[in-house]
Amino acid sequence: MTDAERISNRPSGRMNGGRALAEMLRLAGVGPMFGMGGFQLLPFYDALSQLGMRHFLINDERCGAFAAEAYARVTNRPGVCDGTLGPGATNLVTGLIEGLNAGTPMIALAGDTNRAHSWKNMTQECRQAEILRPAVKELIRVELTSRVPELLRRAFAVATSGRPGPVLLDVTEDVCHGEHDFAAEDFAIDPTTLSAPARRIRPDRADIGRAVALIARAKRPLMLVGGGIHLSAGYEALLALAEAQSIPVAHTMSGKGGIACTHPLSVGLFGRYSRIANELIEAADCLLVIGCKLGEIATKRYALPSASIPLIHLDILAEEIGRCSPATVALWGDARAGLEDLTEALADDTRQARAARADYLGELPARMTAWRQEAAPRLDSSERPIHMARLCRELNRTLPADSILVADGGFAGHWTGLLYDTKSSGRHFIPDRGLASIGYGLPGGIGAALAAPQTPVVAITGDGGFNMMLGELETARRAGIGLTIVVVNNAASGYVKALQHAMFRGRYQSSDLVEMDYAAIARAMGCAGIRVEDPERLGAALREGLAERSRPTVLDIVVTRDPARMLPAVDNRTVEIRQGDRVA
Ligand SMILES: Cc1ncc(C[n+]2csc(CCOP(=O)(O)OP(=O)(O)O)c2C)c(N)n1
Ligand SMILES: [Mg+2]
Repeated sequence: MTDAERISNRPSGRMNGGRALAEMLRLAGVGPMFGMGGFQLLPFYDALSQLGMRHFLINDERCGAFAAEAYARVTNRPGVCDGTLGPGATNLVTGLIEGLNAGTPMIALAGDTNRAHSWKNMTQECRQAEILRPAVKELIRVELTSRVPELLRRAFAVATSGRPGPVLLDVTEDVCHGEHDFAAEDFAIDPTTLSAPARRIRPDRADIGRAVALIARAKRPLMLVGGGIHLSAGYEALLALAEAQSIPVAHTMSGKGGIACTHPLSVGLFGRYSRIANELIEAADCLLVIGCKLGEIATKRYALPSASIPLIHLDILAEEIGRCSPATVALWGDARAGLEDLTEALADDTRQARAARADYLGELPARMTAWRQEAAPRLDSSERPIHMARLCRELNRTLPADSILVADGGFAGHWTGLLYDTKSSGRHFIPDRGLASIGYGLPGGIGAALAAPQTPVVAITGDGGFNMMLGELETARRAGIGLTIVVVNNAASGYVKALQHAMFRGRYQSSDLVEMDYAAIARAMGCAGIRVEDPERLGAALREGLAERSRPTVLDIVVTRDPARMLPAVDNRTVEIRQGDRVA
């Protein structure tokens, strides 16, 4: 919607709060919404229908929040979800925290009690505002029907500025059902707040100068990129600095796609799992950390990086800088703006820097080749049950450059985080590393597929994560999306089983699942389903899934059941598991 349309389209007159909510969301041009109705928000649902807006009934509000979160990651526009009073609202918590920790712009609506009767044991009543408050960037209780447009405006501003995040509007029944005489002017929204980042702030000039001095004298600088690169859409700026200054780029799982994994300057994942990046961190003489929290996984539980290496930390959230590793130079600002400023300030030095780092860059292909050779038996494995690395290899070969791979919180995310190669920069790999809940894969895939209907979308999930979400296959089918769901079927809560194997000498407790045929389940639910036990069939099955454009396809991949071989740590070579350690 253009600004002109936004202005000419303003409604006015007497309407209820639910209608005002829907009108504002219409003006904001939001995409498909996800939720499950209840009495309190019914006027909102009715208005959506009257206005012809897209809203998908989901089968669990947590999935609505996951779907909205993934939608937002693909579009950088706030994803919208809703839940009814009480259990609907509390079911949103997990998905909202994913968005909070990952910095994803979201707007959630929760119905709440009619204030004429609150605290009189109303059905489904609970202290939902207190429960939800720490799950969101801001919780706004809407106290007057007349204030609906103003507070929705506020929600967009908070969701898309600074480090983006979820905003919850707690809408009481009386506000939603109550009426008010609105003027056309009430319905306005600042178009700059409709997508993240709403505003860009540049780091202080003096700090840029200090960072430049460090980079200029570094012989082995390395960039460590986190999810902030996506929030800032700083892809071109990152590539420009990397190429101009010959600085390799390592990434977290969330930062994958800052530059294409196939780019010669990409050295892959760092942290708990690594190809060659951890070695490069150890040998670096200057680290430039961009939009990355340097949390537990990225630092191998704070073992990386060595405090002796000068560290420049660029982040949109000032207090994030230096939180886990001390920063030599703090760059407070937007990732794209900061990278542009660094490139500009280093522009005179480009030729000299590249010449000085030629040998350093020259090391990379040989190191990567050595890693590939070492990993080849796993990547090329033809064993049955299928090796996870072989599955990753087939994903690399089959998924086109523009595709999106949504990765679930369990092993699926770690294996693909390590071995999957994005072929262009951008949001082509979406792992739920904010809270790392299992179960994100399917609903996240739904959100991504609806956000990018022309794009091939594949969701990879564990069987445990998929079990949690089976009901959403109904949602995906009803939505008519050609989502491919890869179920990594190891008949186990594999991560737990692998740890029990490693740490408790195979004393397994509550980590086995019943052997299921997820392809048959999918077919019974009206979706396509293919069970794959032969690794040679993987490519064809993936292609079949991608070709199906109007209903979901479940690929049930029978992978190793051996708990000794489930952890991707085989690629880490340094992993040593002691009781009390966390390795995956
Ligand atoms: C909601 C939630 N509960 C528990 C965990 C801890 N956890 C991490 S991986 C995992 C195993 C999940 O099993 P599955 O989805 O089959 O994946 P697998 O490890 O077998 O590949 C569990 C329980 C989690 N991440 N999220
Ligand atoms: Mg499993």
